[in-house]
Amino acid sequence: MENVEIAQLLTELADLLEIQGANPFRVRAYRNAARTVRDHPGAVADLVEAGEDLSALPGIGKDLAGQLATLVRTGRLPRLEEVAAEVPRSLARLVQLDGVGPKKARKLWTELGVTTIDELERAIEEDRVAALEGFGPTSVARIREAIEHYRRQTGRFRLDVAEELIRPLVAHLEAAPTAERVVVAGSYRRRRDTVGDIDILVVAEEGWSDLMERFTTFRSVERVVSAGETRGSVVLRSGLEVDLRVVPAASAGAALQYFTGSQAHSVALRQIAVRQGLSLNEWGVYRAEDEAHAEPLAGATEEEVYDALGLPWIPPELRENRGEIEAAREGRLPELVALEDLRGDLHMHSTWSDGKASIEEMARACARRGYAYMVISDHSPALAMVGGLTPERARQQWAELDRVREAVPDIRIYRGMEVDILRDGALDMDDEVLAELDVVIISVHSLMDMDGPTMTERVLRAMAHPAVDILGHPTGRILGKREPYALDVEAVLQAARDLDVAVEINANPRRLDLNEIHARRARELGVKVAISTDAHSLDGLEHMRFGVDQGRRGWLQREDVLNAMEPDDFERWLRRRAEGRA
Ligand code: DGT
Ligand code: CA
Ligand code: CA
Ligand code: ZN
Repeated sequence: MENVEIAQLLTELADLLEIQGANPFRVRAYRNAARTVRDHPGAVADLVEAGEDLSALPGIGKDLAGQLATLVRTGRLPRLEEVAAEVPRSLARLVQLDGVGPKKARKLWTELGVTTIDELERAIEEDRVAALEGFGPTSVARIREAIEHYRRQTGRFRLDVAEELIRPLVAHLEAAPTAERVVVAGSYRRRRDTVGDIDILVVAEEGWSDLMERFTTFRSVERVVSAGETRGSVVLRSGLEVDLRVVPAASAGAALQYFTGSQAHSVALRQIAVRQGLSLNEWGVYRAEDEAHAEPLAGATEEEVYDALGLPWIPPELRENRGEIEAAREGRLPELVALEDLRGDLHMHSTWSDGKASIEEMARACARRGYAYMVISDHSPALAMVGGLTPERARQQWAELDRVREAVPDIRIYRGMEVDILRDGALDMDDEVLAELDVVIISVHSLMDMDGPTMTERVLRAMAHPAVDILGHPTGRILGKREPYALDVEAVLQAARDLDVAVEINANPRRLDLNEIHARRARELGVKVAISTDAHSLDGLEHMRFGVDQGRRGWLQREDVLNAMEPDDFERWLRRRAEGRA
């Protein structure tokens, strides 16, 4: 069992207990345990198998340790089964909809008998939900949108979740004696924000049936869909589907190209092949007249496949048939930004608001990552429930920043704040404080269901404030959970250009906001893009690579990215308005 799977079950149990109205401390205990297991660096299952005492882990007592051991050994969590006998398990799925917490789920269940998303949809159509106390039209509209979003996303997995789920399988295949190379292709290799399924390619000259068996009998496989000589397909317990292809080295490049896709990109490539009297398939590039039996002209590497078609190699992130083939042909492929290009992280929280680590801990972690600079950007007071900073506390924080600057001298630490954009577009902080901040990020965190024109107005007005540097998570989407706000992104990006405000790619794999299409448009308009983690913990800082992946999908080059600037250039950028006025 993988850590993510265990964590999912514990979270489900916590949700069901909460819906049942169980003791909040018990609920919290399961939630904490879920987090501990999810964040544990090694497989918790291995600890159990090694006979180690799990109660040594943070937040896991004797009782929970026993339950986890049972879960790992038997695949069953008796406590979950007990609760599920009283509270339908499908209610745990309801809770994952934006706008439906455990309390609302309980109400829907006990008062309307709603236990599934279908039933909830029907109850909304029949106006039974709006009639419930504590729901109201706004909240019903939000739930309806969440259901639509769920329907669209169904079956897709977030990239980071997919990574966690397949890492052990990939390692298992790599350990096979005849496997020369194991590559994950498909949308995963193209670094899409979500993946429909996983496509694994194994390069091997022999032992194919052993490889196939190794694949279909892997411990987290729930069901084998098919298993032929060179192709197999399974469903993991998590519900994630995995396709496997085994290919010989001579065809590895062609197969990798084919299974990386996208289909639209590959179709366009095949048309190019045909025009040159060639044919392209998953085994190689051939002269059109002698396909089947002939030796391919190319096939062992992707480079030689593209080369045979008269093209330079195209990075997987660009392979969506959105102009990359034309750009390749004309020698104007972008030189994509890379993780190593980033010199700082511009958005993170500390214990001063809802972060889990102190400023000093965050600073040390950023310095360890090799950053030259960083911005501490805790929330403003509108987010009262997370301890948003009042002007007074902001000033206290600056004193703390001075202290940390001395303690951690090898990184430049800037005063920042993630300032809420209020209902009317005003900023949730005094102008005097704003003027003393080095970096002002503005974000929408409330009233997210405004209509498009009103929301756009609101954001445009906020951006026009002269203290503003970066628009944070501009569309507010949460993958699998919340649709973007109704927002005219084009108008926002044009305003960003006119006002010299940067826009964020929030690197948190739940958000990845802006998406790649909007990031690309920002680049076209000459708007700087900040790729920032919005970390709320030390681990959160690790998300940077997901943001970079999306930036690459958006054709961003180093010079498009605000935090790829050298420290002095970045400081000059921060002073851009002052200098303009001088
Ligand atoms: P996903 O799984 O929905 O996130 O997206 P992909 O791109 O991974 O799509 P998938 O898993 O159906 O197929 C993986 C790759 O295999 C795809 O990117 C291109 C290739 N492929 C699959 N089916 C076809 C097909 O019918 N024609 C062509 N040309 N290529 C295909
Ligand atoms: Ca796929
Ligand atoms: Ca597939
Ligand atoms: Zn935020």
